[in-house]
Amino acid sequence: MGDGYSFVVVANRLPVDRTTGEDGGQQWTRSPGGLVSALAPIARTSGGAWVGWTGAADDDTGPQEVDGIQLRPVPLSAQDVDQYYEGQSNSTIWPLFHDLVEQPVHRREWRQAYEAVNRRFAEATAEVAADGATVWVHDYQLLLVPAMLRSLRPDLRIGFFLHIPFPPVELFMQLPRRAELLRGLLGADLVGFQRPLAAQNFLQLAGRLLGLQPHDDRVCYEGRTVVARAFPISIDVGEIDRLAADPDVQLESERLRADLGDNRRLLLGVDRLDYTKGIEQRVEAFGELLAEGAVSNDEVVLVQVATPSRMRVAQYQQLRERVEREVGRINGEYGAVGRVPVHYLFQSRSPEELVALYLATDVMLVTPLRDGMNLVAKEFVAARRDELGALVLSEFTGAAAELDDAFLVNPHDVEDLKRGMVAALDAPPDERAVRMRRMRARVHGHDVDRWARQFLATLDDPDRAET
Ligand code: ADQ
Repeated sequence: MGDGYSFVVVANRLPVDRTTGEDGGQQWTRSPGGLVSALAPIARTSGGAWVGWTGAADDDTGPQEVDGIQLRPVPLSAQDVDQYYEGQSNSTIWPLFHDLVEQPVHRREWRQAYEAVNRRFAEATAEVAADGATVWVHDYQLLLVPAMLRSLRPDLRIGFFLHIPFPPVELFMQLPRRAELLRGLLGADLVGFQRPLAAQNFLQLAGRLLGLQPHDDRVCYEGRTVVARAFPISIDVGEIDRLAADPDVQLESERLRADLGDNRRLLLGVDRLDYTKGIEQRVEAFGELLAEGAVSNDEVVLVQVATPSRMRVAQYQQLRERVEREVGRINGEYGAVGRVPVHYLFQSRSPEELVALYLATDVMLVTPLRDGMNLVAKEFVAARRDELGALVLSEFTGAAAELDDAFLVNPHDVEDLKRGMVAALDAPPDERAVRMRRMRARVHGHDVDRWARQFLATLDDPDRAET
């Protein structure tokens, strides 16, 4: 215990992907993404380790170092993946925490697997953390870890950050074993959320379910103080800016515009294929605009890039079928030979390709039914060094609180979605530039590095680090 790591990140996934090297052998490379780029330098300079799953079932990869980060894999069997990950995490907690956009499924064996896997994460962390170390646990797959870890290692300073929304009390109350989940989180010293409302929901729940008495942003539990506060996550602004300035990326952006038809205006959606992202509603709204003649196939084109996600979960397969059917219908009805209104890519794209798309776009559509934050909105804004391009943004994203100069819409209301799309297309260039400039100022002042430092400073001393 004594000679372990003084800073430990605990997350469902390790920050690495398995790739095939030039010699054909398997190797690990660092995953792209803001969270990893924010935490990797901190982990490196503070003697840090990262506890998580490799992403492959029945993988017995041992501890190793990748790009200066010490990795401690937690193995999951195929049954763990099925029950803990696809079951309790993604078919129970995910839909319930996103306002029941889909119906959550409750299964006893999933809850048991979730508890067992959370315990393994807590045990692995207890083994690698040095005396008095700082531990940062992430997200809804690991809600029980803070309390489990505290009982194994009361000497640790434990922070938890929830990347998705925290539901209102009435919704949380529907969960079987709800008090145990809440106690899991209360094992932390600091519980961080994307929005102040989520922190309030959490504190209210502690009052209702356990009879605790929250004061301001904290609550006393088992003789300790637990602080609950909002830390809106962000992106690696410098990295997106660098890509947007790259001549190859700009060339690719021009090529995309030419391929789609230079005289057509481009609307873009970029999401994981997830029912929370409102892809279906967005495509439907676009179809109605074509049907009504508000826009035509000669004037506009929609590109929807949807990364395959959780494809073994039935609700995700069904969503894919519905979206593909609707895209096919719209293209069949309104397309011409060599020119279709919707380009649908069920693919993951490199950061370079995404930024090239962002740069080619006239109107970015970020319209989730519910989203903790939504990084795509911030990436789009950070990419637009030219201060052009409009953002249509759902009110039900965490990002809407910061990017209120976007064209805000209620994606549950197809008429309002259509109104937002048309308003963004019709807005005069100078109005769009003013909106974009304000949004860029916000994103530039709050990047992911600042987010991580603020969380860790608050974990260190909540009274000194007022946010
Ligand atoms: P996600 O639900 O995954 O994250 P989001 O915040 O939009 O959603 O992040 C998605 C990331 O994946 C972005 O960086 C985006 O560029 C990338 N991506 C999306 N589509 C892609 C594609 N086709 N190809 C390649 N990359 C793609 C969860 C919560 C969010 C919260 C984040 C971070 O649901 O609300 O913002 O965590 O806390």
